[in-house]
Amino acid sequence: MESKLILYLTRGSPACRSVLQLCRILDLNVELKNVNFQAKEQKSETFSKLNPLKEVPVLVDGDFILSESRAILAYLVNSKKPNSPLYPFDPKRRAIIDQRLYYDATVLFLSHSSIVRSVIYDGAKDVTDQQRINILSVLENLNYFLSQSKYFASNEDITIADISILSSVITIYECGHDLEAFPYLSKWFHSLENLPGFQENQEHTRDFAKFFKKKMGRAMFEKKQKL
Ligand SMILES: N[C@@H](CCC(=O)N[C@@H](CS)C(=O)NCC(=O)O)C(=O)O
Repeated sequence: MESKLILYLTRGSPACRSVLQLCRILDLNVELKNVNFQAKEQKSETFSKLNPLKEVPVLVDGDFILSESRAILAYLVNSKKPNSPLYPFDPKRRAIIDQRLYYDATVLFLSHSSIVRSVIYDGAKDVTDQQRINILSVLENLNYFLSQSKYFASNEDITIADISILSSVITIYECGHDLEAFPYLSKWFHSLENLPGFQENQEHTRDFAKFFKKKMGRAMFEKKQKL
């Protein structure tokens, strides 16, 4: 018998929302356990046993415990729907997906999470020019990738690269940044609206954007950013 999946998450987190959305796409039976950041539950002894890095998301599949959202995305496809177009075995197709995922983990995610962290943890009341430049630069790069193929790693198939990147892009967008200047990115973003779990992802992001606005005193981005 298959063990029940448990996902520890906080719904404001893009890393958690991408895993949640993949669970919806794969139609997995998953129990969601909210980790309350207001109560600092991620730092508790109990949670630290699951992830000594004290971060969400964490997936529990029977006696197997895994953190890092992109590793979880890959594990879920490999174990629940092996060789799906979401993460195919073919080495070259997979390598392109991995390339996009590494870009996401090391550049894209940091471009907005650095703003979130400076506002929530350090009390910043503004986005610095460098932070704005970083966001514009990643949006340009994403737009470039999508000028080469319809989805991030394929012309035909949505892959886990799209699902991971979507959670970052939806965060930047719902926090007020226009996508108008990035036509390929904007088209790709709206083409995913009917994907299972999109609305849920969007609702949680909107809740996060409201929470963030309260903390910062205004939205992260004003429409039509000018440097
Ligand atoms: N690279 C990790 C990043 C996870 C991460 O940064 N999680 C944040 C929420 S978005 C977190 O748990 N932060 C702990 C804290 O702020 O105390 C992943 O993709 O899973």
